[in-house]
Amino acid sequence: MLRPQDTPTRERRSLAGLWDFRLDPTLDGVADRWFERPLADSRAMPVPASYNDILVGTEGRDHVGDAWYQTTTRVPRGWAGDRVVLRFDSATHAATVWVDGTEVVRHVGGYTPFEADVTELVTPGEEVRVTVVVNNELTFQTIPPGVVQETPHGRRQQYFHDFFNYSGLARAVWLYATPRTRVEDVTVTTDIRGTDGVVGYAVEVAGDDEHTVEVVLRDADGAEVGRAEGATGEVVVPDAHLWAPGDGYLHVAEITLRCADGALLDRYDQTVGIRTVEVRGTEFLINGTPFHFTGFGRHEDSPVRGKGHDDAFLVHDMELMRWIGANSFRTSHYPYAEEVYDYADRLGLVVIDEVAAVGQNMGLAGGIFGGQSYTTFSPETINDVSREAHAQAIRELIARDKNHPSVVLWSIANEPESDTDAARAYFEPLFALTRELDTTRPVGFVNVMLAPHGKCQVSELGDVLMLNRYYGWYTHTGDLEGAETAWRAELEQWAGDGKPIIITEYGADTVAGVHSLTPQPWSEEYQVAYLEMNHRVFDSVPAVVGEQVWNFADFATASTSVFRVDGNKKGVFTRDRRPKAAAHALRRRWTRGA
Ligand code: GCB
Repeated sequence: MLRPQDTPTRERRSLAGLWDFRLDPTLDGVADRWFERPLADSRAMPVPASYNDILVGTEGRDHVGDAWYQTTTRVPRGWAGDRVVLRFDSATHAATVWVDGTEVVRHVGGYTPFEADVTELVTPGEEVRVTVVVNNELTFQTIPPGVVQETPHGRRQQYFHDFFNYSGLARAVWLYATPRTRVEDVTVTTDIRGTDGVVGYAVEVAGDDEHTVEVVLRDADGAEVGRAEGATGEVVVPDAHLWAPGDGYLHVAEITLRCADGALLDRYDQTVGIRTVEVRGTEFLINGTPFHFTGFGRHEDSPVRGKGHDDAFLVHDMELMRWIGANSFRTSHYPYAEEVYDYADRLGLVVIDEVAAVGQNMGLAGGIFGGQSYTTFSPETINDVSREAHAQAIRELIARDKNHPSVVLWSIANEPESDTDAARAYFEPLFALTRELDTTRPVGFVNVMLAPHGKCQVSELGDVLMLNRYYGWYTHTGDLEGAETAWRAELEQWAGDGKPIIITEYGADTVAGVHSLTPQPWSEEYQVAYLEMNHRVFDSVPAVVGEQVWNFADFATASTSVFRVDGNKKGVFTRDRRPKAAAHALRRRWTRGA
């Protein structure tokens, strides 16, 4: 799905700002038709932001159910004759949208965009009222899963993942205009032949006008380096400046639709990073060169705004990534805002792009998170309907992110149950689907400690092995020597599989300011010693091609746990982005030789 943009034929209006807002825990609004009139008893709510921590008290923080948003906007006069579209970059986790009382779209899935053609409902120059109801309930049929429990004190949301269930409109909302005959989608693929860069493209056009398609490829200075005609084609760039880790060099494909008489119909500009990705033996190659991932599993998480996208945090976080010498991150555990990928493209940062399938593991949920235990995969829990939701989440992820050079690997789940026949049966078709949707990138999933080598039945379906391991934290706590022996033994077994191994999580909770002369878990010294132990293990196993620490920064988790103190403290930076001692230790390792 194309991002809205401003070009000679297209225009956007951001609907960011203060919307009218009202919580609806008893789900009355739809039946009472709140969408037909100005929202009564409303208060202000910023968009984009998660609503939970904006409000004071448990009412917003622990809200389960619907939340209503409403705004009015004036459709620009100049859009007469255009197609007008209303687009939400996300609504967590499900939404229904009305324009002046007419329902225009429903969407399920909290981290991918959706839109509605509202041309027939709006008049350029006039105001429209936009009403959205966002539901934040998680069930066994949603991605990620959860259970809503009825208690004497109201409904409570239980979930099986370790980050707070931030909800609402956390990303941009747009009203935008395109011509009626328009570029509907574009897919670019890139290759390298000798010193030539090869850009393949496929343009999908919608609308009734007869048209021709022209693609002009420009370099970063705007100079034309090649062109092609037709809806599909190839542009060869001699001596191409490639996109590479640390060198986010971007070309731009200017896609132009023209009528038979040559008049301009539509223009869409697609950035292109010319690069290749390949898994060969135990190597992960970018442009034919072995790549070693350094960096983090991250979260979209900051004080007050929750998962609300914020350009200040985006740029600051990436400055910290550069300072520390990180070359990559995983979008643990859901697709991030599109601004993040655009910026990673520009910086030459490498991204492992993950779908929001996290918490599909009742062994882990029961063992670590406590509470009632369930069977992970069963007709009553995660079933065929869930798998279709998972498949749809993968489709929407790839449709959105397929053209980002920064994205080099799809992660189709984090730490699901993977040591049972049921898990294998569940995942096989999802791997096949991902490969069918994108033939150019490797696919994997993130394996959990409970399914070690020899027990995991899903890992062999992936092109790479992604392992989350907490030797020295959840096992061998405080015993780094024992941890080192056990960890190396397990890792050597995985290395025997002949695939590249990325350690997608290793980390230790650390309260900034706690110090100790002995290896005390929770102290800054222990986090440093823990990371150094891990690095000794990684450096002794050549198949390890990546190390991503859990986590970039401390982050919010569910309010209902006895083993989290004000959130997860495995950050190398605090939640307000101050460095712990580990940040300096990582910087020394990751900037060696730079
Ligand atoms: C994991 C999960 C991550 C948790 C982390 C932890 O394995 O993938 O979501 O936050 O462990 O800190 O326990």
